Amino acid sequence: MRKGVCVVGLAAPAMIAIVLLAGLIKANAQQAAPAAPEVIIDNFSFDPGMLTVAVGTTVTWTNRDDIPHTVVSADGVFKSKARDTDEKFSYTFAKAGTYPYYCSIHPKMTGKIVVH
Ligand SMILES: [Cu+2]
Repeated sequence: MRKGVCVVGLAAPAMIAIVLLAGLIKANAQQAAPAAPEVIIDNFSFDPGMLTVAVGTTVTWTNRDDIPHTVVSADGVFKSKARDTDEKFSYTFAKAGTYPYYCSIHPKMTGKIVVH
């Protein structure tokens, strides 16, 4: 009786560890599969101006300009702080839709992410 309890007591943490490990491996595989899409901010513009990605994709904006910019969703979905040269901002799009955005410092700078 006591031995049985002991085996169960060891088996449960082992099972949990295996499940967690499998989950980690799976998560890594999913992240590695699609190339991480990037929008480059340079010369007062977002490049590409329009980017189409699948649901669940993380988009990263990188400021290559020599002045700060922001990445702000027109619908309030995401909002970066001022990004200095070579600073990044990332957002994961969990829902399909069209996400227009702009730079709040230079509102004429606009871009769009289409998620489907
Ligand atoms: Cu700007």
